[in-house]
Amino acid sequence: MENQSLKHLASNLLVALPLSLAALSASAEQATGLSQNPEVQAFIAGMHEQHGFDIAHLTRQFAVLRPNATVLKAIRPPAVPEKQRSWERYRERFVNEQRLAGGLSFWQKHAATLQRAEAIHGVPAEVIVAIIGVETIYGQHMGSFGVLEALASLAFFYPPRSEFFRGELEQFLLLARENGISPLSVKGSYAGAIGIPQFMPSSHRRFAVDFDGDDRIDLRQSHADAIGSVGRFLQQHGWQTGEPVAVPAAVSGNPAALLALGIKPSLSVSEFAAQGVAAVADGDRAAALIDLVTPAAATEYWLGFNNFYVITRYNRSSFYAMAVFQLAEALRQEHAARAAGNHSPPATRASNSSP
Ligand SMILES: [Ca+2]
Repeated sequence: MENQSLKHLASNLLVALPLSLAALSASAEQATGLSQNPEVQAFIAGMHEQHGFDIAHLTRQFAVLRPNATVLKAIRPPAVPEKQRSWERYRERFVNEQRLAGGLSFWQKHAATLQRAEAIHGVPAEVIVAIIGVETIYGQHMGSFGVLEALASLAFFYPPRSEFFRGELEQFLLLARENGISPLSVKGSYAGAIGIPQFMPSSHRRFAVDFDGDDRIDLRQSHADAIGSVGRFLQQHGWQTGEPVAVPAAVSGNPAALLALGIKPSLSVSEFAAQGVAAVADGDRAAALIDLVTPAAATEYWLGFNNFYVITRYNRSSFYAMAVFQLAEALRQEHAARAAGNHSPPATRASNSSP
């Protein structure tokens, strides 16, 4: 009897204990930072065991962090479903005069570096310029969130993607240690993307290169390192030099089943043709059907090839890859036109400048 009531008391305590601990840690986070959170403590212990980080040192760094409400709001999927997003609005945001003009001067300023990246990594200058333009307007907007706090917020307070962001948090701490920088000093996007090309920490460690020869990789300050790293990222993800990116397509009938195949090329252009998708391209080339939807307008269809898919490895969205491709095309044409203009005979320039 006594035993039983003791057991009962014990089980009540066991139920009550986690609740009070949770309440305690929630208020403790506000008062003393994330280092009080049991999951953070377990993460820190793991960083010690796996990578030899000092527990007291990491605990002090997490102690100054709080769950960032802006980050946690920004990560949530948009209220508007994917299919109601507007390609037209998206394109206006990224393929515009500002990014074209900025890209042309970026290209001019870094012409030799871009040429070197093209020679080494096989990726055209205009594609590298376009990615940096879409990501940060050529380094102007690299994000103002503390990367450690952003990643910790997502790792421990956003359950749907906690595994992914715990991985990125681990990679970020390793990256900071390798580069001898304080993790608290790095700013980036709400999702923890860093620098001129907005690399996530795992991509930074795997794909970034020193491209200006100062023996360190600095994607925040060095445009050359950013250029070389974007080239290497695309190369490592399978960029095929000289191959096309995408072509417009005309669709007859309902393309739902073809769209359901996804954005990784899985049918040949001829196979698409047999199923009502017409495009001007090599019949043997593998492609994926891409739909660009704008509400209250006709959907735009394209066939995206391997290189289109490779761009989606940078950001897994057809809108993103198409914006990069179209900005790159506009940059390439304008760059060529200017180069042709510069090569016009001196007599023309003289006559232009004469009164
Ligand atoms: Ca460097």
